[in-house]
Amino acid sequence: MAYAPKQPLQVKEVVIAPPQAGEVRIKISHTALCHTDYYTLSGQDPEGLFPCVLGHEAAGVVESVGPGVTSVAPGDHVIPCYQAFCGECKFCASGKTNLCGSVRQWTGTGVMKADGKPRISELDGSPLFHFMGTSTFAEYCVVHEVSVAKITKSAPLDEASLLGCGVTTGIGAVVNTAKAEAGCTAAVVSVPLSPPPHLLPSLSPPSPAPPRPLALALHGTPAAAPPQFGIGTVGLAVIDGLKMIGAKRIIAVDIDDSKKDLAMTWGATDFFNPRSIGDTSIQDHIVAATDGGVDYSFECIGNVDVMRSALECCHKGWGESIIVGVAGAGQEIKTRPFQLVTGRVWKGTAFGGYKSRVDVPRLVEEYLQVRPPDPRHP
Ligand code: AHE
Repeated sequence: MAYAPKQPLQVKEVVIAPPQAGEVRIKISHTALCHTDYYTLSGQDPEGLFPCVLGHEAAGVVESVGPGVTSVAPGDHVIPCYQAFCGECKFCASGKTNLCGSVRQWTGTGVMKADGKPRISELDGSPLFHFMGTSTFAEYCVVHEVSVAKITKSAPLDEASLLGCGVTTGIGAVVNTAKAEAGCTAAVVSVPLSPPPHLLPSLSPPSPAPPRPLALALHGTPAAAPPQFGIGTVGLAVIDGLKMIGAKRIIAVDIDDSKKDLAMTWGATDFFNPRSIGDTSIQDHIVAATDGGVDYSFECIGNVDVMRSALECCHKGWGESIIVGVAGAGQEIKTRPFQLVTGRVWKGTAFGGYKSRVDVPRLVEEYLQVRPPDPRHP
């Protein structure tokens, strides 16, 4: 439970009402912590509503469905997706974007489309807002049918949960938004900082995770281990995407040298710390190190100054910079327009450009093809 910005989360009993028409109630088996949960808790989200139940990167099993729901049934394994896909609205019909408009107005206001009210309440009946149309930090959540991706039952739900946001976003930024090609050079900025521990509920303290063998970022921390905060899923997933498409050079950029080993183990070919390059700006440093700049850059932390650096480290004439990170309320990006006049391109990505209900089940299947053996899930 998040009662107010900057206040510690609380663990409480709440009521998750039955699903109404066009709604699905999911028993959440696993949920991850995404930096956006912390971003909203920090008060930086202009759409942040309190009190609410945070959480949006998860997997679970359908418990019940409301009238008219046909695409899923109780017992189905699913990933709730904050980015819906209806296939019919102006956005979906255009084929040009994954930004479905069918329920966005309601997910942004913390209520359900059927009656404009939430399905979450305190034991005394006081209403609580949904978050991003998901609210997966509760044991059950009620979501719109258009926000539910049905996945194969053979997928381990703990691993699949990461396809609800970070991994999908990072890989999609490379393959859908940048459409990066084999042999390209890229800069990935960066691994996010951890939320201050005092804002998190009392859980086991984080402990350093050993670097994992390269596979996909999905193949995550064993369920029995303490939760890991700020491990940097999106940046690592971008590196995974770049490896998948055969990038020649992958430059990880971070002000924290302790992230170097993880980034290199994951597949980066270089690690640059902007604080260890003297008076040179990081963009000039990258331009000098790459014969004129990278083909693609990815900003994964939501810092508008870093977004500028990410654009300006791109190669003149064709370099593209993809904004993946979420910036705080009131923040604005800037650069010299000449950067764009001379061929650099600024783009953004939401959910990696993937059409959730269509693409997430396919991504889960693809993951199962490459997933290494794991004694936890024989
Ligand atoms: N509510 C914020 C914007 C938040 C935002 O940009 N969300 C990302 C997903 S973050 C996942 O961890 C996104 O894809 N947004 C698309 C959408 O439609 O919300 C604000 O600034 O108002």
